[in-house]
Amino acid sequence: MTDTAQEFDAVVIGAGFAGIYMLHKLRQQGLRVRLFEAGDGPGGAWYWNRYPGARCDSESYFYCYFFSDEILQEWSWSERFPAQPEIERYLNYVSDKLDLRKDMTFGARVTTAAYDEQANRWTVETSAGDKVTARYVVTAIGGLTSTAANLPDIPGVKDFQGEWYHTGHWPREGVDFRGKRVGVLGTGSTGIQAVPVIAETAGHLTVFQRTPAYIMPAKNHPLTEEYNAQIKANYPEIRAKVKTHWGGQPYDAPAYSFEEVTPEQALALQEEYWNNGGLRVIQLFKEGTRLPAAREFMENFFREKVRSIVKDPAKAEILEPKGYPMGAKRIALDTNYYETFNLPHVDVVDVRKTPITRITEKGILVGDTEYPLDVIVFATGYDAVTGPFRAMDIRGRGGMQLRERLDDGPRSYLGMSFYGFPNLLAVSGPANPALSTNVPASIEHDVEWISDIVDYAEKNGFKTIEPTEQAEDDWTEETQAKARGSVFDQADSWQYGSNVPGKPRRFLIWLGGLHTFRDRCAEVTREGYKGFTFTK
Ligand code: NA7
Repeated sequence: MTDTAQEFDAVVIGAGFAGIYMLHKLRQQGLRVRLFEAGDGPGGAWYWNRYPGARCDSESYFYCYFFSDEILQEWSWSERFPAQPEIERYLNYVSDKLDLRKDMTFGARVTTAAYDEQANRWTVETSAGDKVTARYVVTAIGGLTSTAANLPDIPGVKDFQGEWYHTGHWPREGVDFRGKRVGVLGTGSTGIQAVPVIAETAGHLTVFQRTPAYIMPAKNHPLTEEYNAQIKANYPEIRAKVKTHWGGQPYDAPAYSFEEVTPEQALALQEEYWNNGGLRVIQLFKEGTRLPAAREFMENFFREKVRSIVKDPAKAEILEPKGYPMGAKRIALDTNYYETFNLPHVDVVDVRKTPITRITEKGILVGDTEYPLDVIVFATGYDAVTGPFRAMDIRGRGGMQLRERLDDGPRSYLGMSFYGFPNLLAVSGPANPALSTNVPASIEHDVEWISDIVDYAEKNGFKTIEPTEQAEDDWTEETQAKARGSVFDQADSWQYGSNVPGKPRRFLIWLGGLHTFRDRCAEVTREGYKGFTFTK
């Protein structure tokens, strides 16, 4: 427990990619900082998501920090797409390398942060009994966070007599599936990663699918020393690309327009992308998923792949992506997902066609067919982006509740600050581009920008940093305007908040791209932090 009387310059909440770097930056600026983290170690999302098959969908050589050449050169990734344990090890390594642990308190979930206008200080309290004050509070809580795991509101969940788990709260000791009848509910990125691994030991596996995803093969593989040496030698160039790319990825712009190529060339290109694996499919053609003809071409290609891999036509029919356009929900990466359905002990049930009636003591009832189960795995996602904020009691000026401000959807200025909440800053908060990009790249940008504005306030003797209500309103509206008319409009998704019953359908992410966001934030800075007020 942290001493009740302790006063800090800043409190950072969360020890994932964002909190680790934020703590480092603020400390480098000479501030006294305390970081609180609910988990028992660094990792954030990569601490909690220990479910079988948990793996990153971005390639390891750019899913990392770029701020330190030493770290880039010292750390070597072992696989193209790193698995959870390796990312957790990486974040532990960085925490040790930068000697951050002494300023981190683990096992302490922040419950309350309240602003005292008279004293201009925040009082922060945790589930472990810590109570400290600070001038600044920086949230680094992520958008797809265990505190906001979405356990579906299906009648009878509490009646189930077997074991059940949500993938975002996976037990450290793991789960033994050997010989058991397992049900996986949810076929987003998470379910798609977990299913093939669970199938390896389960006695029987039933996958309950509501919406079939568009899925690319990961084509994951170990990395050789030669490859890593080449990557390390190229890091200046890779970094430069990450900084100028829409999604913070070191990829070149697509070379072809769909309309310029023949159908045979388009097919050959698509096949090449499929064989290379990874998520670049949206960047196959210059038009992305915007041109309906290009999108339909790609969608048909995906359906054809499913039919060619899954031997049972009835299963293939259920698994084929359909009912919404590609790109309207996040495309998933798999390793042997479709192949798993060729195993005799693995079934898929279409719960869109026949919805789940309830969960019973013994299993899941679909229509009037009961599927008896020993274990249910909920891979049902998150109350994304605003959920983690709403899980805390954050009170600003005059007792204004951040929770209530976010009732109608995401509100912020730049996804990093909130009107009515002086000196509360958010790394990759609501209405920020991070979750449409290579997340660590966005995080790095936000951390550096927050560090700069804090430095500006400190050097100028300002006591508070706060966006104007107008700036927040404009940014909030712009976020919705950017999503309107996009492909996301054509499906329910966590990005739209429409995966959680009762949550308003408002887009949670600023869709302008990381490169444009960098320019916008730089312009705000250049113009004397346009949209912010500072008080002496
Ligand atoms: P997602 O992508 O939100 O997927 C959740 C899945 O759970 C999805 O297939 C949902 O079907 C399904 N779901 C949710 N509630 C229900 C109910 N009530 N009944 C049946 N099926 C349900 O979460 P993930 O954890 O896979 O991935 C989240 C992000 O983490 C991912 O995009 C990456 O960025 C990392 P639906 O599609 O809503 O019909």
